Amino acid sequence: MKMFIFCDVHLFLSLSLCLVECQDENDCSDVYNSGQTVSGIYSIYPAGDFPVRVYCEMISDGNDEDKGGWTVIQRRMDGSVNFYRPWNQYKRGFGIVENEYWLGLENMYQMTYSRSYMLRVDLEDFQGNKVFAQYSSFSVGPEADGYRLHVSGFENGEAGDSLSFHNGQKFTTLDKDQDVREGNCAKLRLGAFWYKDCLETNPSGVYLWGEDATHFAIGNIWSTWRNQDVGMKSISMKIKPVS
Ligand SMILES: [Ca+2]
Repeated sequence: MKMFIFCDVHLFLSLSLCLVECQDENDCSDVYNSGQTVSGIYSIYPAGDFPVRVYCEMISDGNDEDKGGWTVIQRRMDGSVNFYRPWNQYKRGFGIVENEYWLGLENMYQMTYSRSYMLRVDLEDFQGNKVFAQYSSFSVGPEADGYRLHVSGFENGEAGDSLSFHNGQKFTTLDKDQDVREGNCAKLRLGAFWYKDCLETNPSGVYLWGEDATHFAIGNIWSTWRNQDVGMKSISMKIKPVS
Protein backbone atom coordinates (compact mmCIF):
# COMPACT_ATOMS: atom_id res chain seq x y z
CA MET A 1 0.00 0.00 0.00
CA LYS A 2 2.79 2.39 0.96
CA MET A 3 4.50 1.65 -2.33
CA PHE A 4 1.37 2.50 -4.28
CA ILE A 5 0.82 5.82 -2.50
CA PHE A 6 4.44 6.87 -2.84
CA CYS A 7 4.58 6.08 -6.53
CA ASP A 8 1.16 7.53 -7.29
CA VAL A 9 1.93 10.89 -5.74
CA HIS A 10 5.44 10.98 -7.02
CA LEU A 11 5.28 10.59 -10.74
CA PHE A 12 1.81 9.73 -12.06
CA LEU A 13 3.40 6.94 -14.01
CA SER A 14 1.82 3.59 -14.46
CA LEU A 15 2.12 1.38 -11.43
CA SER A 16 4.22 -1.14 -13.27
CA LEU A 17 6.78 1.46 -14.37
CA CYS A 18 6.84 2.81 -10.87
CA LEU A 19 7.44 -0.53 -9.29
CA VAL A 20 10.39 -1.06 -11.59
CA GLU A 21 11.84 2.31 -10.66
CA CYS A 22 11.34 1.91 -6.93
CA GLN A 23 12.73 -1.59 -6.78
CA ASP A 24 15.61 -0.84 -9.11
CA GLU A 25 17.70 1.19 -6.71
CA ASN A 26 18.05 -0.94 -3.62
CA ASP A 27 21.64 0.20 -3.19
CA CYS A 28 24.45 2.24 -4.71
CA SER A 29 25.38 -0.45 -7.22
CA ASP A 30 21.95 0.02 -8.79
CA VAL A 31 22.50 3.78 -8.80
CA TYR A 32 25.88 3.23 -10.47
CA ASN A 33 24.41 0.88 -13.06
CA SER A 34 21.74 3.48 -13.86
CA GLY A 35 24.52 5.76 -15.09
CA GLN A 36 25.40 7.79 -11.96
CA THR A 37 29.17 7.35 -11.76
CA VAL A 38 30.10 10.27 -9.50
CA SER A 39 30.52 9.66 -5.77
CA GLY A 40 28.04 11.57 -3.62
CA ILE A 41 24.68 11.46 -1.89
CA TYR A 42 21.84 9.53 -3.49
CA SER A 43 18.48 8.11 -2.48
CA ILE A 44 18.18 4.34 -2.37
CA TYR A 45 15.22 2.11 -1.52
CA PRO A 46 16.56 -0.74 0.64
CA ALA A 47 13.08 -1.89 1.63
CA GLY A 48 11.56 -0.96 -1.72
CA ASP A 49 9.02 1.55 -0.47
CA PHE A 50 10.59 4.72 0.92
CA PRO A 51 13.88 6.52 0.16
CA VAL A 52 16.99 6.53 2.35
CA ARG A 53 19.71 9.10 1.73
CA VAL A 54 23.12 7.52 1.59
CA TYR A 55 26.67 8.24 0.44
CA CYS A 56 27.59 6.23 -2.65
CA GLU A 57 31.27 5.69 -3.31
CA MET A 58 31.46 5.13 -7.03
CA ILE A 59 35.18 4.42 -7.35
CA SER A 60 37.60 2.88 -4.86
CA ASP A 61 41.39 2.78 -4.84
CA GLY A 62 41.42 -0.80 -6.04
CA ASN A 63 41.46 -2.32 -9.51
CA ASP A 64 38.65 -2.23 -12.08
CA GLU A 65 36.77 -4.93 -10.24
CA ASP A 66 36.34 -2.60 -7.28
CA LYS A 67 34.87 0.21 -9.33
CA GLY A 68 31.45 1.58 -8.70
CA GLY A 69 28.51 1.17 -6.46
CA TRP A 70 29.71 0.91 -2.87
CA THR A 71 26.99 1.79 -0.34
CA VAL A 72 28.55 3.40 2.73
CA ILE A 73 26.84 1.89 5.78
CA GLN A 74 29.04 3.52 8.44
CA ARG A 75 31.50 6.41 8.41
CA ARG A 76 33.64 8.32 10.89
CA MET A 77 35.83 11.15 9.68
CA ASP A 78 35.93 14.19 11.97
CA GLY A 79 34.29 13.40 15.31
CA SER A 80 31.28 15.59 14.49
CA VAL A 81 28.61 13.04 15.45
CA ASN A 82 28.03 11.38 18.82
CA PHE A 83 27.84 7.60 18.24
CA TYR A 84 27.01 6.69 21.86
CA ARG A 85 23.32 6.08 21.27
CA PRO A 86 20.51 3.65 22.18
CA TRP A 87 19.04 0.74 20.25
CA ASN A 88 16.33 2.61 18.33
CA GLN A 89 18.93 4.96 16.88
CA TYR A 90 21.12 2.08 15.72
CA LYS A 91 18.07 0.32 14.34
CA ARG A 92 16.85 3.29 12.28
CA GLY A 93 20.13 5.03 11.53
CA PHE A 94 21.48 8.46 12.48
CA GLY A 95 24.06 11.12 11.73
CA ILE A 96 24.81 13.39 8.79
CA VAL A 97 25.08 11.69 5.44
CA GLU A 98 27.54 14.37 4.26
CA ASN A 99 30.07 13.21 6.86
CA GLU A 100 29.51 10.88 9.83
CA TYR A 101 26.58 8.48 9.94
CA TRP A 102 25.21 5.00 10.61
CA LEU A 103 22.86 3.65 7.94
CA GLY A 104 20.74 1.65 10.38
CA LEU A 105 20.54 -2.05 11.16
CA GLU A 106 17.10 -2.47 9.61
CA ASN A 107 18.32 -0.99 6.33
CA MET A 108 21.37 -3.28 6.43
CA TYR A 109 19.10 -6.28 7.01
CA GLN A 110 16.73 -5.26 4.20
CA MET A 111 19.63 -4.84 1.79
CA THR A 112 21.50 -8.05 2.59
CA TYR A 113 18.84 -10.71 3.21
CA SER A 114 17.98 -11.36 -0.42
CA ARG A 115 21.24 -10.51 -2.17
CA SER A 116 24.90 -11.48 -1.53
CA TYR A 117 27.17 -8.63 -0.50
CA MET A 118 30.87 -8.05 0.09
CA LEU A 119 32.20 -5.58 2.66
CA ARG A 120 35.15 -3.23 2.52
CA VAL A 121 36.48 -1.33 5.56
CA ASP A 122 38.71 1.65 4.79
CA LEU A 123 40.95 3.03 7.53
CA GLU A 124 43.17 6.09 7.84
CA ASP A 125 45.33 7.11 10.80
CA PHE A 126 46.34 10.63 11.83
CA GLN A 127 49.67 10.24 10.00
CA GLY A 128 47.83 9.85 6.70
CA ASN A 129 48.45 6.11 6.30
CA LYS A 130 45.61 4.28 4.54
CA VAL A 131 44.82 0.56 4.61
CA PHE A 132 41.73 -1.59 4.15
CA ALA A 133 40.22 -4.97 4.91
CA GLN A 134 37.78 -6.68 2.59
CA TYR A 135 35.33 -9.53 3.20
CA SER A 136 33.76 -11.53 0.38
CA SER A 137 30.55 -12.11 2.34
CA PHE A 138 28.58 -9.77 4.62
CA SER A 139 25.02 -9.83 5.89
CA VAL A 140 22.95 -8.72 8.88
CA GLY A 141 20.21 -10.98 10.26
CA PRO A 142 16.67 -9.90 11.26
CA GLU A 143 15.82 -7.90 14.38
CA ALA A 144 14.15 -10.99 15.88
CA ASP A 145 17.62 -12.57 15.94
CA GLY A 146 19.35 -9.45 17.29
CA TYR A 147 20.58 -8.17 13.90
CA ARG A 148 23.29 -10.83 14.01
CA LEU A 149 26.47 -10.23 11.96
CA HIS A 150 27.56 -12.72 9.30
CA VAL A 151 30.95 -11.90 7.84
CA SER A 152 33.58 -14.10 6.19
CA GLY A 153 36.10 -14.33 3.37
CA PHE A 154 38.74 -11.93 4.68
CA GLU A 155 41.13 -10.39 2.15
CA ASN A 156 43.93 -8.27 3.49
CA GLY A 157 44.59 -4.71 2.42
CA GLU A 158 47.28 -4.32 5.11
CA ALA A 159 44.72 -3.66 7.87
CA GLY A 160 44.63 -7.20 9.22
CA ASP A 161 41.43 -8.95 10.23
CA SER A 162 39.74 -7.31 13.23
CA LEU A 163 36.21 -8.20 12.19
CA SER A 164 36.06 -12.01 11.94
CA PHE A 165 36.27 -12.04 15.76
CA HIS A 166 32.79 -10.46 15.73
CA ASN A 167 31.24 -12.92 13.25
CA GLY A 168 28.04 -14.54 14.51
CA GLN A 169 27.42 -11.97 17.26
CA LYS A 170 24.21 -10.06 17.96
CA PHE A 171 24.26 -6.25 18.11
CA THR A 172 24.64 -4.53 21.49
CA THR A 173 23.85 -0.93 22.44
CA LEU A 174 23.99 0.90 25.77
CA ASP A 175 20.37 -0.06 26.45
CA LYS A 176 20.31 -3.54 24.86
CA ASP A 177 22.94 -6.03 26.01
CA GLN A 178 23.20 -8.97 23.61
CA ASP A 179 26.92 -9.66 23.98
CA VAL A 180 28.47 -12.70 25.64
CA ARG A 181 30.23 -10.77 28.40
CA GLU A 182 28.73 -10.50 31.88
CA GLY A 183 28.58 -6.70 31.64
CA ASN A 184 27.42 -4.57 28.70
CA CYS A 185 30.27 -4.02 26.20
CA ALA A 186 28.61 -0.90 24.75
CA LYS A 187 28.77 0.71 28.21
CA LEU A 188 32.26 -0.62 28.90
CA ARG A 189 33.70 0.45 25.53
CA LEU A 190 31.46 3.48 24.85
CA GLY A 191 30.15 2.43 21.47
CA ALA A 192 27.67 0.01 19.94
CA PHE A 193 28.62 -3.02 17.90
CA TRP A 194 28.45 -6.75 17.28
CA TYR A 195 30.44 -7.17 20.48
CA LYS A 196 31.51 -10.60 21.67
CA ASP A 197 33.23 -10.61 25.09
CA CYS A 198 34.02 -7.18 23.79
CA LEU A 199 36.13 -6.33 20.82
CA GLU A 200 38.91 -6.27 18.30
CA THR A 201 37.41 -3.29 16.51
CA ASN A 202 35.08 -0.56 17.78
CA PRO A 203 34.02 1.58 14.77
CA SER A 204 31.30 3.35 16.78
CA GLY A 205 33.60 4.03 19.73
CA VAL A 206 34.77 7.44 20.94
CA TYR A 207 36.51 9.64 18.35
CA LEU A 208 39.88 9.78 20.10
CA TRP A 209 41.84 12.12 17.81
CA GLY A 210 44.78 9.71 17.75
CA GLU A 211 46.44 7.76 20.55
CA ASP A 212 44.98 7.89 24.06
CA ALA A 213 45.45 5.13 26.63
CA THR A 214 43.48 6.81 29.44
CA HIS A 215 40.59 4.34 29.10
CA PHE A 216 41.00 0.84 27.64
CA ALA A 217 39.70 0.23 24.09
CA ILE A 218 37.00 2.90 24.00
CA GLY A 219 38.16 4.51 20.74
CA ASN A 220 37.18 3.92 17.11
CA ILE A 221 39.97 1.39 16.86
CA TRP A 222 41.02 -1.46 14.53
CA SER A 223 43.38 -3.44 16.71
CA THR A 224 45.06 -5.65 14.08
CA TRP A 225 46.49 -2.53 12.41
CA ARG A 226 47.02 -0.08 15.26
CA ASN A 227 46.79 -1.04 18.92
CA GLN A 228 43.74 -0.69 21.17
CA ASP A 229 44.68 2.85 22.21
CA VAL A 230 44.82 4.35 18.71
CA GLY A 231 41.68 5.92 17.27
CA MET A 232 41.35 6.18 13.52
CA LYS A 233 41.19 9.49 11.70
CA SER A 234 38.66 7.91 9.42
CA ILE A 235 36.95 4.57 9.26
CA SER A 236 34.23 3.65 6.81
CA MET A 237 32.35 0.45 6.09
CA LYS A 238 30.84 -0.01 2.66
CA ILE A 239 29.06 -2.86 0.89
CA LYS A 240 28.50 -3.93 -2.71
CA PRO A 241 26.68 -6.89 -4.24
CA VAL A 242 28.86 -9.83 -5.22
CA SER A 243 28.80 -9.99 -9.00
CA1 LIG B 1 26.59 -8.80 28.31
